[in-house]
Amino acid sequence: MEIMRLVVTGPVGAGKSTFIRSVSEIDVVDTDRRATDEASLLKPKTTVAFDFGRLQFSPDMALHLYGTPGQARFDFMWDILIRRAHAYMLLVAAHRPREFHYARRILSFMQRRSRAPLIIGLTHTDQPGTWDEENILIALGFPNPDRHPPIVSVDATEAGSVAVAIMTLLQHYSQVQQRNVEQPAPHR
Ligand SMILES: Nc1nc2c(ncn2[C@@H]2O[C@H](COP(=O)(O)OP(=O)(O)OP(=O)(O)O)[C@@H](O)[C@H]2O)c(=O)[nH]1
Ligand SMILES: [Mg+2]
Repeated sequence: MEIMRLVVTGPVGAGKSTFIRSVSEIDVVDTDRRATDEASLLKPKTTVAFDFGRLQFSPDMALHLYGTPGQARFDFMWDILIRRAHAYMLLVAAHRPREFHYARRILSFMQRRSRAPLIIGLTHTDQPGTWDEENILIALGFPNPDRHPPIVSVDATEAGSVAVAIMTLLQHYSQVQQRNVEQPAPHR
């Protein structure tokens, strides 16, 4: 059985734990605890270690889904999780522009530790004050419209929407794999 480890990361309240709960076929292992700091302004509980869910993708492939904490004080978990990821998704709440800078910091943390393919998932696009994709990409450090990771809108509360986002991530992963076979990286 092939196992693919997919990591879902992003700021507090982006919807990482909800995303995994929406599609996991097992009871999600979660480490959500009562929030006592600024996270409590957004919601009562926050992830302090990781979420773990599982999805049988095909008879011979299982997806292991890991959600990171959103808070940087748990960044030792970001490190542990990203190093073993086959691919990952940065979730960003599209209606909270004050968090885009922080999302960019998470991304650069991940990119310093992993070359795994990534996509961006925009949550909360049903909320007022949502920014459009182009401006969010600029805020995340991708000013060139022809050079950025794939970006999808996803409602983390909807299993169907989450499944589409996971398919997009898997497709991107296999395209990158294919490219690497055709153009192997030069030896250093
Ligand atoms: N309206 C709306 N709500 C959403 C959407 N996606 C997620 N949510 C809600 O946003 C909240 C996200 O909470 P969590 O899933 O705990 O967020 P998290 O990213 O795991 O947060 P931390 O673990 O604290 O970093 C939940 O109340 C979800 O129901 C969306 O697309 N639209
Ligand atoms: Mg969480």
